[in-house]
Amino acid sequence: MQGSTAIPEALTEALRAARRVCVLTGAGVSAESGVPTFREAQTGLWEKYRPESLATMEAFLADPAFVWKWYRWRRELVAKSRPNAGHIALTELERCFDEFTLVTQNVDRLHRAGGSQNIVEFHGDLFADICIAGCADPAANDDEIPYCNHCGNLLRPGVVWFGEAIPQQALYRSSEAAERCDVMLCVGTSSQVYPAAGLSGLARRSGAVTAEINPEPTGGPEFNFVIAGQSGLILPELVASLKQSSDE
Ligand code: BV8
Repeated sequence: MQGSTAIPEALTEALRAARRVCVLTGAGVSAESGVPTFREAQTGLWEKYRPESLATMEAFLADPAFVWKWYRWRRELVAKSRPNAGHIALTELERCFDEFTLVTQNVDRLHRAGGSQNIVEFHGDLFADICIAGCADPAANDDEIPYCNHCGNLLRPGVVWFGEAIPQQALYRSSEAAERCDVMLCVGTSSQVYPAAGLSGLARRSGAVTAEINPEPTGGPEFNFVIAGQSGLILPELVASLKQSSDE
């Protein structure tokens, strides 16, 4: 019986033969959960701001109250959302391989909520409050401008801002997974933000089979397969075609 129409047979075969799989996700994977993508997210008060101009230490230090207002607006937006079929399919996919690493650029915790285990939160965690002086586990608070209860410095959202280095552990785990994997899937990302966007090329150069899943393919040259479609539809089909071929 022929596999799914959307999934190339050769990709299913590559996954069947794979021991190690790496998946990179972006904001598109959360779109079907009602979380607007990073570059579409700005509505209302935030409409006139590019996220890149708000998600920086400079913007934060210039007006901490304003940047906190943006992050609290995003937290409220995300808090109402639930994992979608794409998140759930990635959790099922993880169980099919000896080694599976899910590298996400998303800060919305939806992969955790969807049951994924081996997650690298490459750009941090929207819901974490961290002290800008690095104090361990400061008490969170809802003051307009929250300060650290240990040292009195500002608290900031636990995300990686533009111009900031990716946390060492996250960068190491992700690069290692991209270099070692047999197949890499790049799902729901415009592949515009580095160094995350460089992981698929690293995987390809290291000998992996690479595939992009996106309703608007990015045209990146590093992909062996390009599947134009929504992750909430394609990922469950991919899991079904993998399970079907292993049942045959
Ligand atoms: C750094 C947290 C250096 C904050 C974010 C080359 C090399 C290295 C760096 C750079 C470089 N060139 C430029 C840079 C600088 C910069 C950068 O990349 N800028 C871009 C704008 C050009 N990079 C950095 O600053 C990084 N740091 O390099 O530091 C350094 C080194 C040592 C010491 C000091 C410094 C840090 C970048 C991290 C920024 N933080 N997030 C927050 O959230 O507030 S990035 C942000 O963009 C989000 O995490 C987001 O996830 C990410 C990427 O966006 P996408 O996820 O792709 O979302 P987008 O909206 O763009 O696209 C959505 C896609 O989904 C679309 O393609 C759409 O078609 C698709 N889609 C829609 N619906 C669906 C769908 N797909 C599937 N299914 C659907 N239903």
